[in-house]
Amino acid sequence: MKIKEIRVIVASPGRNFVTVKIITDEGLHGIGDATVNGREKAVVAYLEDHVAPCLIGRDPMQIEDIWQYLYRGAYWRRGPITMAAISGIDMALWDIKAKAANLPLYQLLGGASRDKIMCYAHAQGRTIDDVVEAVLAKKEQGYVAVRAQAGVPGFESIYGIHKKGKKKNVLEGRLPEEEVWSTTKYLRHIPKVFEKLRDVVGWDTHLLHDAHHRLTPIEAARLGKELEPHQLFWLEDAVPAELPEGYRLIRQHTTTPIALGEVFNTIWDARQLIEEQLIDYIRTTSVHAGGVSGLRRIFDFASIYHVRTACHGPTDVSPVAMGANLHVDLWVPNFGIQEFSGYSEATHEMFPHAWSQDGGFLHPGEAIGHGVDIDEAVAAKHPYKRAYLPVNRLEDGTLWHW
Ligand code: EZ4
Ligand code: CO
Repeated sequence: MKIKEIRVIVASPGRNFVTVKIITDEGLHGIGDATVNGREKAVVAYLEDHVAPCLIGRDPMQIEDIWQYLYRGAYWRRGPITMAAISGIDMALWDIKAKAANLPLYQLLGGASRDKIMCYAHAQGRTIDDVVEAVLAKKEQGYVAVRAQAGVPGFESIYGIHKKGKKKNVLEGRLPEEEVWSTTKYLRHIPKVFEKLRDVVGWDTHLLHDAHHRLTPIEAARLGKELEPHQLFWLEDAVPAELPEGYRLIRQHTTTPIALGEVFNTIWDARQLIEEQLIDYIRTTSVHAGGVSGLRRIFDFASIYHVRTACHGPTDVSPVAMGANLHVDLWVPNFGIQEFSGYSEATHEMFPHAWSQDGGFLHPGEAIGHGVDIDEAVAAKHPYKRAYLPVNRLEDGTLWHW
């Protein structure tokens, strides 16, 4: 079998997705997700101009050699754009290999280790009462784990809570929206939110929270400590991880479990945090951390250190990467949880998929390959639209982490 053609499809069924389609001379094809939210066209150029020409005529069964060829062979290593391109190719190649073997992908990885995959939903509200209501609604739908994000009094929009009447993260053709932030006000408010949530929601539902990289280690330590009575499933992305040793300080002060890594691209980004057992959940996802091959390597390494998996799964991780994640989730021995924030109707239509949801649980399905495809006719109806994530400033104008 040989790779005959590689297509890169960019479409916006509500938000932009970059999808790689690899077609073989035997008629089998595979698809992969290569979306980097807000920087989509950089991956398109990387794939079309630099990757695709090298792979035409290659044997698609040599997944590892192609991965290494694109990683080591490029000299310029790591980084979100390079790794999203490698991820898209890798996912498509695993799709082809599993189709050629006439098996669902999870069978090639080692088979199912569980019957179903626990996922967590997103719930958000401007006021504490709104958050409580949103979490209860998710519980009603069958979720056993819910991420709760609350507005901070005095701020119109913060991560997870957007201005009324505006569509989150979709700022067609305009420049990034600017938000205002105060860690002091946030830290004073959040413990009250979880106190109320536990009061009303009880103890049967796992509660999670995402600080979205906005704190310093000592601030994160304080938040973790104050949240201890409410026994969170985790505190996510407390501090940016460019300085992994900063997480030692958090560990010294709190038993709140720590989750990190949605922006990580490789095992090297996660190595120290895992080896020193500074985190409890590793959040790498197939589209940003080297595809199925990258995830498998990171997750096996994490298993030695009691770190469990928690693939990133927001709306910008496409249904293709979600499918790849779910095959890994079904197999991986040290599975923790899968994030799942759902997709627009148009997105479901554009990506027919074998994976399915039953209340708060997911399953990759039994279709051969990873079980997700792209309907190119639907994609053609949803052209790319320039869009940015917001940026964030402190009250005095200082640029902060969004
Ligand atoms: O902000 O995927 O846990 N989920 C998240 C996401 C990220 C977006 C960025 O593209 O933090 O909502
Ligand atoms: Co997050």
